Amino acid sequence: MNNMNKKNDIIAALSSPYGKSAVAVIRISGEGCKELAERHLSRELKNGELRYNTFKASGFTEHLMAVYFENPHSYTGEDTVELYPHGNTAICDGIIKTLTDDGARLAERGEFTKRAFLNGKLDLMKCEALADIIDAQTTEQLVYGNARFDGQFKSLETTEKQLNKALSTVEAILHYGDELEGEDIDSAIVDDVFSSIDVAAEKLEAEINAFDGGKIINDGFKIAVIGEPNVGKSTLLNALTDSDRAIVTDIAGTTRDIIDGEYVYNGRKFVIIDTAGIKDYTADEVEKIGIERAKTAAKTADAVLYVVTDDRSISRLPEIDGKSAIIINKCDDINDAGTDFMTAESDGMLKISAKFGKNVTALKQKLYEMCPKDHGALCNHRQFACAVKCLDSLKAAQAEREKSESLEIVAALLYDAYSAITALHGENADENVISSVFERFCVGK
Ligand SMILES: Nc1nc2c(ncn2[C@@H]2O[C@H](COP(=O)(O)OP(=O)(O)OP(=O)(O)O)[C@@H](O)[C@H]2O)c(=O)[nH]1
Ligand SMILES: [Mg+2]
Repeated sequence: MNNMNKKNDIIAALSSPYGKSAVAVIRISGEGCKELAERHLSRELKNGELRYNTFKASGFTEHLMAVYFENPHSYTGEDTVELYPHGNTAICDGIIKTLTDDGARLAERGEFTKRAFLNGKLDLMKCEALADIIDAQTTEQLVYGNARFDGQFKSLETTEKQLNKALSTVEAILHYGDELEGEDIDSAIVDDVFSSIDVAAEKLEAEINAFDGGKIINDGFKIAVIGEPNVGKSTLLNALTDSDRAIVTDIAGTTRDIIDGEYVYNGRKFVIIDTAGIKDYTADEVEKIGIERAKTAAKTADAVLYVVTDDRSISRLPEIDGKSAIIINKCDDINDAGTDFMTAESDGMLKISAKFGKNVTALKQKLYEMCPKDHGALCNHRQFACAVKCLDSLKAAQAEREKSESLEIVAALLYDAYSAITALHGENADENVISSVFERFCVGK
């Protein structure tokens, strides 16, 4: 486990939201934190016992509950004290000031969790799962975050063990090859190593292919709304998100910037990206920029939703690779089909009325059907990069076999692959990577 910057000076922070509440939580961690807290408490702290106490801050005394966790049986793995005063900014500020005046320092964002990581209590993937749990807006995100935190996805773990074994075997052959009995044994062992590499590469490829599914659970399914001016794209954004997010007028070319809004459907997060109306020519500089932005948004989104008002105008819109759907808007005289988008569709185009909210639910259902449902353990770009690096090394090792080149090169490539997969947990991770993970947390976590 990475040990750089390991400090255990005493840190303190408010772990609950700043403001008024029945109870707040102040967390203190680091060697000597028990003695520090006890200098201001009326009663001694007992390991693992939540007990009534009073805290003497400068200018006031607070009645509170307090608990001490002796290392390593605490969240951070260090000695930790938690105080539960009333949730009041003057009280919490006063207690924290007393603690910092007496030797503690204010914790940075995510520093308690960072210490848990540095002390080997949590690996980096678990920390990321925890950050996702805290950020979760939907039940699906919560379930997914918990599944990763609980280590329910076994494929990467199995692959890591397999690579570890293959690497040890290759190293053994390289070091003690002369002592092994004959070429037959050698080649059988080498075959075994390569079949492990094949299995690992296959599993990793499946994980990499499922990456979009995991990322979309957390970030939302991003849909760019594309169409000619005035077809009702902004009206649709407002209807889907049940808001007044975008300006709607009957002037063609109202929207220039990218405007996004979110909604949750069937427990899944969706991000709707409204864009400038696309047309072949405009002399207006601002509109030109808007159209370029619209095209870029369409290329980078998970799916494109083409909005037309008659089925012929679709041919005038740019074709974008990937998932897409077409809707005909301003069909005000239709009946609402509820969630039944099949009934609401004709010739593969869904008829809606964004202005009158007709078939908006059917559209939500259709977009839900378009979402990738498969997912594995990988859900962010850091993890994805580690997996791709590992797979690249494995593929290079497979290519070595084809060339029947030296086992030394295979060993080096296997080592690279193994390092990449262990980097998922934060093994040998550099400080920038670690910091970017913990910066996502709030102060006090
Ligand atoms: N009758 C009817 N009018 C609609 C519907 N949807 C939008 N409109 C009207 O069409 C006009 C343009 O709507 P917007 O939502 O601003 O269109 P847009 O595609 O965002 O337009 P730009 O931003 O200019 O590209 C407004 O007057 C809306 O009220 C609909 O379903 N039925
Ligand atoms: Mg608009």
